[in-house]
Amino acid sequence: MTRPTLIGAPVDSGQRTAGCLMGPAAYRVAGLAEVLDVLGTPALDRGDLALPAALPACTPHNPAVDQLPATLAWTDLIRTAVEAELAADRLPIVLGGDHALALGSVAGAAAHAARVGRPLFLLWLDAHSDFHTVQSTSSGNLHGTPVAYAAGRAGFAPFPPFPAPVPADHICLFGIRSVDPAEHRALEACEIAVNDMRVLDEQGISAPLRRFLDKVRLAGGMLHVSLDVDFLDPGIAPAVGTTVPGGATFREAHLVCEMIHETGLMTSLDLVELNPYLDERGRTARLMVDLVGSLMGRKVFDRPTRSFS
Ligand code: NNH
Ligand code: MN
Ligand code: MN
Ligand code: MN
Repeated sequence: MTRPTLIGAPVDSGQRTAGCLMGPAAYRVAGLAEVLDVLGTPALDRGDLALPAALPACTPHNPAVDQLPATLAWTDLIRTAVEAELAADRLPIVLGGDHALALGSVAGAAAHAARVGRPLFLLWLDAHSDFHTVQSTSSGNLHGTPVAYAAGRAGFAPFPPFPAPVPADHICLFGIRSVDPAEHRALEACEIAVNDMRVLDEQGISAPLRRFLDKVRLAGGMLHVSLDVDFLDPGIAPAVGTTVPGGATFREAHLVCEMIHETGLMTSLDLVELNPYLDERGRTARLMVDLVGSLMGRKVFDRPTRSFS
C-alpha cells in the first residue's frame, strides 16, 4: 500500500471565520499519526507549509474577493508539495486549513496525473458545491471555488490556468445541500454528478458512490478525495464555520470511507475546514481522524465471520 505523507496546510485565507489555521495541529493532537501507525501504514509528517513573508501584489477584477494574494501563494505552495509526493509514489494527505487549499492540491494531483498519463477523478464530500469562479463569487470567499477551478472554468484570473482540467464526468459532488444561484446555473450546464442530500436520502449512500467508484476503476483512474468537515451533520461535527443542517451521519460517513478504502483507488486526500476554535472538547477533530482510519483500512466494527441464520 502506498505510504501516506502528512502535509500541514494552515490556510485560512479562503473564508473569514478565524481558526482554520489551527487545523493541522488539532489533527496531530487528535492522534492522526498514531491511527496510521496502528494500521501498519505509518505516515511521513512533513510539518506545516508556510507562506513567504512577501505576497504577490494583485487586485481582483471582482472587488468582493477576499485575500487573493495569500490564496494565490498557498495554491502555488500546495500544488508543488502534492505533486512532489505523488511523484515519489506516496499518498499526500493535506491537513487544512480551509477548502481554498484544494485550489492547490487538486492542481498538484492533476499535474501528476497528466504527466503519468492517467485520468484524474475528483470526489467532493461537502455540503457545498464550491463551484464559484473568482468572477462569480459574491461572498468573496475563495474556499467556494476549487471545483470550478479543477473543472477548468473561465473566470480565474489571475490564477495560473489549471494544469489539466478534470472532465466534468470525472467529478462527483456528494452530500450537497447548499448551492448558490450562480453555481446552480453553471452546474446545470455541465455533466458533473451532483449527489445532493435528496439523492442520498432516496438511494442511500452506497449505490451512487459505487457507481462513481466503478467508473474510476474501469478507467484506471487516480482518485482525489476532498473531505470538507461540513459534509458531516453539525450534530456530530460542530467545528466548522459554515454548518448546514442535514448532513451525513456517523455511519454514513464511515461507510463512504470504508467503501473508498476497499477499492484501493484513493491517491490523494484533503481534510478541510476543521476550525478547532469552534470544537467541543476535540470531538470533531477526533471524528475526522477516525474517518481517515476508515479510509486507510480500519473497520469500525471488527466483524468476525458468523452466521445470521
Ligand atoms: N457557496 C458559499 C460561498 O461561496 C459557501 C461556501 N462555503 C463552504 N464551502 N464552506 O464548502 O461563499
Ligand atoms: Mn481569516
Ligand atoms: Mn468546501
Ligand atoms: Mn462546505
